[in-house]
Amino acid sequence: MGRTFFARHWRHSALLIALLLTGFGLFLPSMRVALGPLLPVAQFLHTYGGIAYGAGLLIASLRLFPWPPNGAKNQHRFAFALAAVLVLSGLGLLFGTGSTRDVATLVHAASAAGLVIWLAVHLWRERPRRVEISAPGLTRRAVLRWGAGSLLALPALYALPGVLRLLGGGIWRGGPKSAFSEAAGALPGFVPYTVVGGYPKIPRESWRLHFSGLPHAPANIGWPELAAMPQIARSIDFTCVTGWSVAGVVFRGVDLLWLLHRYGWDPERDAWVAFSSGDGVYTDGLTAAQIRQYKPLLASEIDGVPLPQSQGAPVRLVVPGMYGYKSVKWLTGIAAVEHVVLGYWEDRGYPEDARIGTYTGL
Ligand SMILES: Nc1nc2c(c(=O)[nH]1)N[C@H]1C(S)=C(S)[C@@H](COP(=O)(O)O)O[C@H]1N2
Ligand SMILES: [Mo]
Repeated sequence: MGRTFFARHWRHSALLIALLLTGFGLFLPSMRVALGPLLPVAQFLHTYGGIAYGAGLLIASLRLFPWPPNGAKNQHRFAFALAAVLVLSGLGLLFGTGSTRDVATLVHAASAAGLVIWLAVHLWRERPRRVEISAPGLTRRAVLRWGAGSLLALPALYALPGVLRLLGGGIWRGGPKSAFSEAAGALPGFVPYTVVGGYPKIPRESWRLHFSGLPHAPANIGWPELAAMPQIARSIDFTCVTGWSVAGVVFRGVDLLWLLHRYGWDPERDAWVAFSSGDGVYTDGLTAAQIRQYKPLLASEIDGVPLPQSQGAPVRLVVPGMYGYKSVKWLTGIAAVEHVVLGYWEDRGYPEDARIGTYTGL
């Protein structure tokens, strides 16, 4: 049975390398930008490949019972434990929000590093040997069997976020209203997120919108100046990447592109526009191409009424056709810049190209 170490390990190695590479692609902002339209593909492969492989490994590990296993199997315990932590933290990344995601990111990265170190040690210790008995649970047949099983499970896993969304409701207008949204004064169907644990209260009279990188813009303007600009209205389906959506919402405000042009924006030099929030934390950015394609608004009205405080009053960005996280609330800063700008959620794993429908990772 003397299969070489390589013959027994190449499938694991190939899968792990694929997971590592896609993982880096999702983790490092620079890689995410470089991946561009391939990002959702990497996201899909990493998420579902990782779940399938991790589940397969964990099932295979059952053959090591009763624990603690002895002899050569012993060191595999660590790998299986790390795989379990990776799968769990991965699920935390998939389904969690806010600080759950922060913790999950840390644990996921740490356990991935741990697994890589374990592998290096394992390779170092085992390489010269030819093993006479095939490893338990990792025979060719077992690998094929759980590989095929995982493949069959993929469509089900793929559908899971959609099913959860349906169960959670909210994909139709005015779907199950959460007491939370209403208490926060938001319109029905909306979930008024904030990352600062409260909603900034910015009266129109004291609101300022600050500019930088726009040659003809004043340092800042107030409500009367903005209100005097031409206003347009757009009806959109407002869609959050976590699964809820509100159909046919009318936002009214100033066309961002109009304002940028009026203030002398040079997209050849400053191909990125960064937005900041009066909450002092939330940010996002758009490329010149995205601004031309999606025609964002500096919105001050929603469905004919002034924006509620929890939904970004007095002025928020609205990017039709992109997920809600691009639509910075309590907008107080616009800066034209030369370099890449990643937003609050993009720094935490959401794709930089937020076109609705491109993100399958929930
Ligand atoms: N300043 C700020 N803007 C923000 C957010 C936030 O937490 N803070 N959340 C974003 C996300 S993820 C979504 S889905 C929408 C939610 O908009 P709503 O409050 O109108 O429901 O706002 C976006 N803009
Ligand atoms: Mo969102």
